Amino acid sequence: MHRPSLLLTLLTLLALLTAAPLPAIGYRPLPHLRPNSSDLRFGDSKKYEGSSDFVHLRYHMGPVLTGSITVHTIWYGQWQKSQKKIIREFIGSFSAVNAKHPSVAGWWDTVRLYTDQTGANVSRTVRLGEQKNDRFYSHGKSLTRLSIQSVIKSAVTAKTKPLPINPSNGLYLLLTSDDVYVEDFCGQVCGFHYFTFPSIVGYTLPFAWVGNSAKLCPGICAYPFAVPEYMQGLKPLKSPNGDVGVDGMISVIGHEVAELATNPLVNAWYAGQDPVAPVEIADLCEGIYGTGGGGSYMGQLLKGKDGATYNMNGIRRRYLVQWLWNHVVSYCTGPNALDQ
Ligand SMILES: *[C@@H]1O[C@H](CO)[C@@H](O)[C@H](O)[C@H]1NC(C)=O
Ligand SMILES: CC(=O)N[C@H]1CO[C@H](CO)[C@@H](O)[C@@H]1O
Repeated sequence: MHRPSLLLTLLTLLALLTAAPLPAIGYRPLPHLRPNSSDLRFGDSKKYEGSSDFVHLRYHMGPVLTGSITVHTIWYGQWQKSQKKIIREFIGSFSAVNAKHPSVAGWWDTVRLYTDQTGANVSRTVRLGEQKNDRFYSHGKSLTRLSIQSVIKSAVTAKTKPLPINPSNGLYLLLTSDDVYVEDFCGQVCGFHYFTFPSIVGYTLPFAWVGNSAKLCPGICAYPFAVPEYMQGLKPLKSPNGDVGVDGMISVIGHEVAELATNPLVNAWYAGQDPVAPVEIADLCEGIYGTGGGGSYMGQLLKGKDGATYNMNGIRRRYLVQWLWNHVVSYCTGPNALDQ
């Protein structure tokens, strides 16, 4: 999670200590949309996207996902078939090496640069797992960080077709529909990842939550396909799959899955001294989607004949996904870099 200032960090810590025992490992698409944030902490003198001598991303000896990864999905609330398709095809594109360049699989190559203690890389294989529908809002339309774990528990312990328990290489992706509020949604985060507590769920399962912001705050969480009201005169860009909320979720899902793969139990790859608020491989590149990106500039993007903005190709669709920190070269990289 991007930390705008020391004061904010302290306040956040205080809030965490006093309120919830759960760290906020969250994300918003553009750091400058955060109240009071200065532009990217790296300043203007960078040569490469996000490059900085101050970033010390380190490996903390915990596991990373080196075996074939399976993403199980929980659809919470009302979801249309067309929306599920956009998201499922995105996840299905992570390993689709034959997709047109620049591809989602090319984007996943940056994640694969991360290794565990034995030198094994993050897996190239990401598969779509089982799906669970929670159409009737089993835990209401307002979820907390803790009740999210109860939603996951319901999904893995359901009487009919429970999601499989797969603690070592399974990821659990909870997606909430546009009428569901989640603690800190829109204010601090558009999504976050963590792992479930055995005391609540019965297992330690790495999971992420990402919400559809279409009704609550598209200008924040579906930027640049929607823009905040205060940015008068700025026009939203056309989204590649015709669904502002879902197209906006795509980059957040990419962000969270990349971090889950490299830091599933929050003790592997992160920067900063503080495991309560680790800075992870996607946090370091928030707001960067192409060459030259940084500050409030997203970088060089692609524009389709239909006017839609994107930066990579999936199996059948186009997507706009933020770049990721490449610890080999110490800057953010993505498949649509112009210097490749
Ligand atoms: C595995 O990680 C190492 C270290 O980052 C990297 O040099 C190598 O290219 C990676 N292998 C693959 C297949 O990505
Ligand atoms: C420097 C700056 O922009 N400070 C603003 C931070 O946010 C508060 C309220 O959200 C404003 O009152 C400050 O002016």
